[in-house]
Parts: sequence; C-alpha cells; structure tokens
Amino acid sequence: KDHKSPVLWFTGLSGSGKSTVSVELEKALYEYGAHTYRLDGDNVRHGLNNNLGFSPEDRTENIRRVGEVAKLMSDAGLVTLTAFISPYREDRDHVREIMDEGDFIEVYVKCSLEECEKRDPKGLYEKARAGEIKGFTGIDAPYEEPYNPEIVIETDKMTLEESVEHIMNHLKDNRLI
Ligand code: GGZ
Repeated sequence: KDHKSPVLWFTGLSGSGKSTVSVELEKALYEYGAHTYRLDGDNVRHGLNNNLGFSPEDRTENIRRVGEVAKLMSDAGLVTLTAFISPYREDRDHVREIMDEGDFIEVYVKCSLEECEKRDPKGLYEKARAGEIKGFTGIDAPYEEPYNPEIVIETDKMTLEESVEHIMNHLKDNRLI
C-alpha cells in the first residue's frame, strides 16, 4: 500500500489531557471501524522503557523508542495514538522525519500551566513546587510548544467531546481514516 496508517502524536504538559483525549478518541475510532493501538507512559515506561527516568537524555531516548514503535504499529496498519509529554521540539521532529510524509499528525494538547496545576490529578505539581520532585515539566524543566502542529485542542476551553470531534473531523477531511 502507498501509505501507512497515521500516528496521532499527542504532546502537552502533564495534566493537559493527553491520556483522557486519546482514550476517548480511540473509542470514537473503534466505532468508526478503525483498528487502533495506544501507547502511553503506563504501557511503555513500565516495560520497554523501564530503564529510563526524566533527565533530558532519558526523555529524548523515551521519545525516540516510542517513535520507532509507533512507526512499526503504523506499518502494521494500526491507527496509532501516543500520549507522552514529549517536551522537546527536536525529539518530536525526529519522529516526524522517520515517518512517511503525512503519516505523522502532531496533536498539541494545549492547556495553561495554571489549569494543569489546578487539576493536579496525581499531586505531582504540588510535589514539584515543594521541591520533592526535581526537573518537573513546566516547573523546573522545559516544555517546547509545537510551531506547526497539525491539530491543536485547547482542553481548558473545549469539552472532551468537542476535542474528539475536532480530531475525527481532521482525520476524515484529510482522508487519513
Ligand atoms: C514530568 C513526570 C516527571 C517529571 C514523573 N516531569 O501526569 P502524569 O505523571 O501521568 O504524566 C507525567 C509522566 C510523563 O512521562 P512521559 O513519558 O510522558 O514524559 S516524557 O515525554 O517527557 O518522556 C507524570 C510523570 O510521568 N512524571 N516525573 N519530572 N512528568
């Protein structure tokens, strides 16, 4: 076949909603008849990447491996969803480059740090503010916003349903599914 299945690469701060939106999107894709696979910290950082932490070097290696796995999944015909902070522009661009043109769909899950901190579902921001976690993204480690993401969803302005619909429309309009 001439092109592989798309990789939907979610990027954004901790607590921005990457996992929530990707889980819900996966349901919508299933209803639509697409075959999917979702990669996130829970199934990757405990297995394949269990030797990696959160230093800049380890994050880069985390994203490199996830990118390679996503490429394999896409090659196997699965619409692949990844939900990692992936804070470095260069690392995301590297994944874009290893994929065939048009197969890499960067989804910027935009949400203010203030709102992410307010949500703080795991209490990690509070710990980071207290100095109990060092190098936490958005607090004392960088997050580099995408310059030209294919899709932006603003989870502090849109409902979950609106976000999912927006992404589904993009995929259909561009004949990616
Ligand atoms: C950021 C951290 C950190 C540090 C642990 N910085 O909200 P969560 O808990 O579930 O999502 C965060 C997750 C980030 O892992 P990723 O693999 O997505 O990161 S990266 O793409 O940068 O490699 C958070 C938790 O791990 N966590 N320590 N210091 N998030």
